[in-house]
Amino acid sequence: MTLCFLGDGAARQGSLHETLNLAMLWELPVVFVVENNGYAMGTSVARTASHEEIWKLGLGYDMPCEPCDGMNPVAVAKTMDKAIKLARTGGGPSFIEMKTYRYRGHSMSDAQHYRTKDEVEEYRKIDPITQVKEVILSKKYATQKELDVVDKAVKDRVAECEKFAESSPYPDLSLMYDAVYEQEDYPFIKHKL
Ligand SMILES: Cc1ncc(C[n+]2csc(CCOP(=O)(O)OP(=O)(O)O)c2C)c(N)n1
Ligand SMILES: [Mg+2]
Repeated sequence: MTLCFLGDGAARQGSLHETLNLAMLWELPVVFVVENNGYAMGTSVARTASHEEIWKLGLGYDMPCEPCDGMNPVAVAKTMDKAIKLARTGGGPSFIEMKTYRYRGHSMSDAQHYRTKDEVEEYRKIDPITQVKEVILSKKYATQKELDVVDKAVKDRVAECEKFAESSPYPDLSLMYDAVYEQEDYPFIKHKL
């Protein structure tokens, strides 16, 4: 099955509607995940849409669709598990709106005049990593000391990968298509492409 991610801004393009229509018609094994972080570059969803419930776009195609608290890892796991199982068992596509937030600007040139610092700080309080940490500590799945060890191991691994990438030669051009797969006879695609 395929996980297809797009932003709230990308969700407002006409091509999405053609895609949803055909995905439903051909019963494709896809989960469309809209990462609604409230802004498309610096333009808020509220300024560009008549309503902010992006998950409802699926209703127009009779596609299973729902919103999900994208800041809550347990809710994300449950929602995605359901949609992925549906796709894998021939149930066709789903459309999920992950309600989340973007702490940083869209790019380095984004001065973020379109929002307040308080708004950003409010979302930091419900950061998914913080939420997971609280569950782990309160349920005594691990101690702070054990988490520090994991934290250091991950940071070291990232630094190691960065060093490897920076010191490696550029890959050969022929590698460009390596991860692009060819059309096969997928068992869950009922319509022959
Ligand atoms: C077809 C197309 N139209 C316009 C743009 C210019 N553009 C780049 S990013 C962006 C906003 C995307 O918003 P969103 O999907 O919410 O992503 P986010 O800003 O949250 O990362 C736009 C309009 C583009 N890259 N491609
Ligand atoms: Mg966005």
